[in-house]
Amino acid sequence: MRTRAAIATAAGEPLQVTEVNLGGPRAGEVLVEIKATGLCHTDEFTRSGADPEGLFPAILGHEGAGVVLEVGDGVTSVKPGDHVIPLYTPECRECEYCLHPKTNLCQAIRSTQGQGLMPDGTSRFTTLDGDPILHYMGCSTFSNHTVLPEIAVARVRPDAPFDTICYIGCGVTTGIGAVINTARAEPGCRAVVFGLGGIGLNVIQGLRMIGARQIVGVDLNPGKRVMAEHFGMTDFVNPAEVAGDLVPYLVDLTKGGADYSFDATGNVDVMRAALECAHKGWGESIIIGVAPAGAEISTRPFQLVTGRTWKGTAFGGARGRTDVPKIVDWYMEGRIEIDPMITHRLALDEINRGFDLMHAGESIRAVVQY
Ligand code: NAD
Ligand code: 022
Ligand code: ZN
Ligand code: ZN
Repeated sequence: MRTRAAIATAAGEPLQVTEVNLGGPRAGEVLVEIKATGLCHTDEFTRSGADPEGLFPAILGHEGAGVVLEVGDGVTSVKPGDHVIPLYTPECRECEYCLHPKTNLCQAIRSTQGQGLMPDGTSRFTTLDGDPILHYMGCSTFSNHTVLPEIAVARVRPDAPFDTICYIGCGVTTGIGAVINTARAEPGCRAVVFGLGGIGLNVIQGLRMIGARQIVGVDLNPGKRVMAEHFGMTDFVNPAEVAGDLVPYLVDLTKGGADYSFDATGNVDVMRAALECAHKGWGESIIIGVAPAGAEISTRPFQLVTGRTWKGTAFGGARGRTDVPKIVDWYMEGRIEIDPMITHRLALDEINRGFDLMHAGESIRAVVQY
């Protein structure tokens, strides 16, 4: 079939919105009509050429929601008409990783997904001239239609609006999951969240949901304060306005250190501050931010010897097919909020403006509606 997509043709170039060919779903695959997609950081990381593993040409986008149109042979978990959210972290429920209770990093299709290919080693997308176009993070949601492995779609309730639940495909689940699955934070805890963007705000609402006593937000941009307060931040700290060192200031503010701290910036110096503001003896620091290629973290080992723990999380430790439908339910029941974080709505033709907004720090989430 033909569909419209935004193609990343080369590093640093704007996306090209054009018609492409899409092959039908093969065994174990599903064809999905994408209704909405969110613009997330790593799409820009790849578009700009900063991602050393970035492949071109490719159809980017990993945050979306849509409707199943057709299923390939052997598909049993979804049927045409089902509403789904694509998963860049699949859940096969059979591999060594899925069967291990401590991880969500399903490896069933890891190598082909990383090469921009479907599990059979081929691409479903071609240009109108017949040249192959690669998939991206197994999703390629910057296309009005896409083909996904069955294990990489979560079936969700049909009454949920596409233009907000698409954000559950990455940002919402990552932030809330980091609190619930990775930190397993308890009611009454004190927490510090570094970076009040599309991820940090969801960490904050996750902390509010579990009943944290104190939620300190740290951001260099004072414009992020109002939204963070809306989602449950109790104290705001702008590092540029702290006289002296930030870490002792935060330790003092949290009466000895944070039970849990979160990096949602991707900056390795911030990651160090996040670890070091965690409470001596028991504080845990969770790295969510993706750092530039080749970057390294450092601290004195004494920080760990004295009982702090450094952890990291991918997709908030969520198992997509199991956990994503639950988060959609929480949204529909009003237990979590998404709408105020969707700051911009665009048509596919305007997608490059969405990246400009992200660069300028003006958007939390820009969503493209097809
Ligand atoms: P964002 O740009 O919306 O937010 C980042 C925020 O950090 C901004 O508000 C910015 O002002 C603030 N910031 C930057 N430098 C700072 C500093 N030195 N001190 C304090 N604040 C600072 O980005 P986002 O969408 O929220 O994503 C955050 C990070 O999370 C990115 O690195 C992204 O790649 C990563 N991420 C990881 C996963 C995962 O599964 N691990 C999933 C999604 C996103
Ligand atoms: C999502 N991310 C950043 C912004 N939005 C993001 C980027 C990378 C990961 C998670 C979220 C990530 C963490 C660990 C891994 N990835 C490796 C997982 C593994 O090896 O099993 C990651 C993922 C997908 C891809 C690359 C890296 C990909 O499909 N290309 C989950
Ligand atoms: Zn993302
Ligand atoms: Zn698996």
